[in-house]
Amino acid sequence: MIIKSKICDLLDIKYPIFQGGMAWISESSLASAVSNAGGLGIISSINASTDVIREEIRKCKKLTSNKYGVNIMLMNPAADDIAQMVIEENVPVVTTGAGMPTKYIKEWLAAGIMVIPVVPSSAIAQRVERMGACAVIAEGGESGGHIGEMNTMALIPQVCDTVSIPVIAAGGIGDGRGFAAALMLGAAGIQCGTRFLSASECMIHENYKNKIIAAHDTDTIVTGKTLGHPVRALKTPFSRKFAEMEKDPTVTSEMIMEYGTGSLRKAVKEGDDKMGSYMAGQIVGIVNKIQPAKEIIEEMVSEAYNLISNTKKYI
Ligand code: TUI
Repeated sequence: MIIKSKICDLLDIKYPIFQGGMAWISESSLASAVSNAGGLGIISSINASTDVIREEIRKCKKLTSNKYGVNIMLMNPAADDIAQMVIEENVPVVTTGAGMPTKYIKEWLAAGIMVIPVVPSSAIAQRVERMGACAVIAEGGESGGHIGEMNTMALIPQVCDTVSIPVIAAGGIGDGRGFAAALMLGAAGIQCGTRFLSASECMIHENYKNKIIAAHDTDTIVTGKTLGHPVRALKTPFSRKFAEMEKDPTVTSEMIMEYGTGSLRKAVKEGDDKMGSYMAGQIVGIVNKIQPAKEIIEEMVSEAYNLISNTKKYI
């Protein structure tokens, strides 16, 4: 069974499925497993020094001969260094998040890198298309981590109407039903983060995996709106306290930021029950077991294939 689209030809991948570049989480083990299974594995560049990320990229190249990508979070103070390093390492695909890639895109394109920014709106999609992006990842607010205002269901068709480049749908997609729905909305593929948190090759702390497997649909919360950086994560003592601090007029932004510093690392590396920020998307309730990335991808493809094959029953 195969599902393919124009993004498969453009990137030379088997299935139009990207694994999100999750801060502190997506490293060579997960990214190479996804790429070996026919998707696009993506390494996050936010969790360590530029040289450590360089090593992760080299490990990934050893573990797969398939295409992979690196995500650059543009609010990262080290973004300038990482932007240069991906050129030196001949990284084939760069995805960007949390800002505009204006400063770097010309140099990346000149180096032959395919640039695929994450966008939260059709206006931003249009701007990055003009700059030379080869596709966009339109991410709805159902996603985990740093999010925009729009939801996936409304965002995807409007971005598809605005740009001519392929649109990858992200946010709230975790199985073949979401995959098929995204294609119906006009997307050329999907990006999943939360679903891959339960992959055997995903090296997060055991507590993180257990919390993901136990969580239900309403178990996430968005904090950080008052700071201008909304973030979706599991409801935990940390995120509830964060939300309370945001409502308290005696608590300053500086105090809130200090409280949040290092919280994602504490979840991913230490499984800290009290002070960890367990970022996850609203689809977390369907993530119920640990399984290899290959099985996750094949399950999504066969489920979407069966659903799409049966659409005739509606007409
Ligand atoms: O970047 C993400 N998700 C992330 S980054 C991250 S790391 C982090 N750690 C601690 C606190 C906060 C963040 C965790 N999750 N997704 C991609 C994304 N990009 N979502 C929204 C956007 C975005 C927003 C505005 C992209 C472009 C944009 O442009 C506006 C402008 O004019 O700059």
